[in-house]
This record gives sequence, structure tokens and C-alpha cells, in this order.
Amino acid sequence: MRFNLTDTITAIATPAGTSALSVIRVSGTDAISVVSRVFSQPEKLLKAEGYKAVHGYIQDGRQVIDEVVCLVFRTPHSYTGEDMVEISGHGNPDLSSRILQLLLSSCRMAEPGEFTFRAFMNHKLDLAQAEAVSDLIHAQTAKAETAALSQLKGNLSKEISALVASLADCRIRFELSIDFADQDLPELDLCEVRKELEDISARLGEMLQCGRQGRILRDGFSVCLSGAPNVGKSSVFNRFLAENRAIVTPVPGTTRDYLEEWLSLDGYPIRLIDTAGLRDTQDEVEKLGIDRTREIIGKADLVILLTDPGTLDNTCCKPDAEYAEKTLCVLNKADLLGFDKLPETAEWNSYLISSRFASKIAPNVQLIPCSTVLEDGIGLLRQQIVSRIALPDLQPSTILVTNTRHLAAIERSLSSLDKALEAITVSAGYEFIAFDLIEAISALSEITGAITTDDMLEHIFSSFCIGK
Ligand SMILES: Nc1nc2c(ncn2[C@@H]2O[C@H](COP(=O)(O)OP(=O)(O)O)[C@@H](O)[C@H]2O)c(=O)[nH]1
Ligand SMILES: [Mg+2]
Repeated sequence: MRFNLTDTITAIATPAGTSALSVIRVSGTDAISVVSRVFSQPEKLLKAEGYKAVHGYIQDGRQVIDEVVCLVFRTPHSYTGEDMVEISGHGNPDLSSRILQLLLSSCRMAEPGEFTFRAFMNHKLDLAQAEAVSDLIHAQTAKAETAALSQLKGNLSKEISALVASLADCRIRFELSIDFADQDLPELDLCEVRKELEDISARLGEMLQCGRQGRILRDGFSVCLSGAPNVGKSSVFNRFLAENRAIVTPVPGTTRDYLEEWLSLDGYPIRLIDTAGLRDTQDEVEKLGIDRTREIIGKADLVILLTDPGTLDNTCCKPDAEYAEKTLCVLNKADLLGFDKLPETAEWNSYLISSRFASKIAPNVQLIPCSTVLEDGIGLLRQQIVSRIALPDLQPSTILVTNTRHLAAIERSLSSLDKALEAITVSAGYEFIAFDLIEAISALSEITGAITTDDMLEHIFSSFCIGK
């Protein structure tokens, strides 16, 4: 492991740039003495109890650099579990970097995630909670924050630990039956253990199911705008972003590449992608754009297939069969059909049935009305997108596995557990069943970090910010 736990470390914990305050963290056995060497009130700092704030100046020899407040933490009551000082100074990046330079003469710069790594090593957090710290910092929307906070509070860890304990209990019952087979022990109640293992398997299955939704909160729900050139994809993109980022022109074929932006719909992180229009073309650049569009459509969580009255006059609105499940069909430019307000669903449907487009709409396809020029012209589309995400209402106590590493571990555990159940069914030897259970336990234990490897830790903590 590249982290050396005995050094005293420091880093600026607040973002670069001008701000009201800047916080510099120092952690390690020498943290308090390191700061005292450059502080105007060294004795006061050295004697300060935990959670005490000491006011003074950071000085380079006689030269005063900044007026600060040093907040002292005493081991083990700190974020890292070590002695720590948080120096709050003025938020001038030049001052912060001068203070940092001074501190670096007697301690070293922290690596990304090193403070949290120490918290993990000192049992202040388990691995799932440490990862939640990073998720919480990077969460893009309110719902993602709730999920990360729930994980940080240890809800996931508690549930995983309980499942590990139950699995371990079952495993021990099998092992005891092997070890003491020749003794007069009551026989193992296979039905009962089997039932317990099935319950655990069901719970793990449920967690995997919810995992897809958890992934949405972390990685966003990708929504791809597709359709013929000029139907208004870029205009819809802009309406959603409420800014003019994409180029909108009446000339077909202007969006040759794709654009993507994040937005929050009802607290869900959405990755909205504006693509090149799909049409037959001889233009090489446009062709590349169209290939890219097809690739994006394949990967997207939801595809919005836009048409407009002009396009519908000439073609049918028919989603690609391969993606029909994840496609929403939208008729844009509803204003051109004489609507000056987005119609209600019933009004819209009766309009469509009696309109010239009736024959152009494939059976079982619903066309959602939309207009980028009407007030609330994208309201119905917005509702439909959110309803497609279909996540349960999140409470801070909801356990939603959001992390790919955790999901992979659950999947491995579940597969070993299913093997164990299969072994019970075919009356395999108890040693085989116990072996599968050991595998199931060790996979789950990786989530909380009860079992780790250096590579795994390196990978996890290197994605953190410096200072965290
Ligand atoms: N009347 C009307 N015109 C629209 C609407 N949405 C887009 N347009 C116009 O349609 C043209 C093509 O729009 P654009 O967003 O560039 O289409 P794209 O090629 O699909 O990205 C532009 O002139 C837009 O102003 C709409 O809802 N109503
Ligand atoms: Mg466009």
C-alpha cells in the first residue's frame, strides 16, 4: 500500500480559488506540534483539549502570514482517529498555499483519500462508509445525497454484517456436523438451514434488483434525444437545460456530434444527450455523427424519439424494434397544429385519432405532445421521463446499493450461495456446502472491508479528492 500510516500529513481541504474561508487539515501523531511550530500561540495549542478552537496567527519566523483559528482534535476523537488540527484561514489561495508550504517543512502532503483511509484503518468507518464519503461529496442531486448519506450512516454495512453473520452461523452448523459426525450431536435440521439460506438469497437478489436503481443515482439516468434532422431535438435539449448550449438552426443536419449535459429532474440526476439527426446522407462528417447516435441509443437508459408534423406527414413514427421498450415517442411542435397550450392527454389522443396523422402512428405507440415554444411545452415529457425512472421513494434508511464494486460482490456472493443451495438439493457432502458458504461470506465481507486486498484499497481511495 502506498500510504504510510506513521507520517503526519497535511492538505488543503477546501476548493482552490477565492472564498470566505480556507481549511487546511493536519493529521498524525505530530499534528499538533507541527502546527504549533508555525503558530503564534504554540503553548496554548499544545495544551489545548480536543474540540477546542485556538485563535492566533500563522507565522513564517517573524513574518505573519494569516490570522487563523486552529481547531484541535485529540485521538481517537477525530475524523481520522488521530490527533488532528484544522486550520481555518482566510480564503485567499495564495495565503493557503503559503501556510501549506510552511507545514510541509515538517510533515508531508496527503495523498488523495488519505484522511479517509486513516479513518478506515482506525475503524472510524468501514469500507462501505468510506466510499459513501466520496459518493456524498460527488452526489449531483438530492436523491443521490440521501442514498449516500444512508450508506455513510452505516445502514448498508449493518445489513451486510447481519447477512454475513447469518451465513457464518449456517456454515458453522455444517462444519460442526462434519467434525463431530461420530459423536452424539443432534442432527442438522437441513430444512431449517435451507430456509435460512433461501431467505438470505432472496434478500441479496432484492439488493441486486434495487442496484439498477442505485446505479441511476450514482451514474445518472441517460436520456437520449433522437429523431430526424430538424424535428427540434436541440431545442428540446435547450428547453430542459434552460440555456442555449446546443446550436439550434432551421438548417437540417447542424448537430453533427452529440452534446451531453446533466440536469436534475425531481431530484434524479439525468444525463441528457442531444444527438445528430438520423437520416440517409452522403456527408461523411454527418455519417460519423449518425453512427455515434446509433451507439448512444444502444447504451441509453431511455430514448426519446422525436417527430414533428412535417416529418410525420412523410414518414411513420415507429420506434426501433430493438429499443421499443425504452423508447418514448414524442410529437414536437404541437404549437404548429394550432395548440396554444399543451393539451391534456385525453384531448391530445382524440385529436390524434381524428387527425391526418392517424395512419402514421404505429399501433400501441403513444405520442407525447411537446412544444419548445409554448409555456410549459415540455411538462408532459418531463413527467414521462421521471415516471420511467420509477425509483421507490427514498428515505434516509432505505438501503440502496449504488456502488458497482458492492453490486459485483453481492452478485458473487449470491452465486456461491445458490451453489450451496444446489448442493443441498443434490445431497452433496457438507464439506462442499460449507465451502460454498465460505465463498459467499468472503464475497460479502469485501463490501464492508472485513476482507480487503491492497489493490482494492488503492483503487478505492485513489479516486478521492486530496484533503478528504
Ligand atoms: N414552431 C416550433 N418550432 C420549433 C419547435 N422546436 C424546434 N423548432 C424549430 O425547428 C427548427 C429545428 O430545430 P432544432 O432544435 O435545431 O432541430 P434538430 O435538428 O432536431 O436539433 C428550428 O428552426 C427551431 O426553432 C417547436 O416546438 N415549435
Ligand atoms: Mg440539433
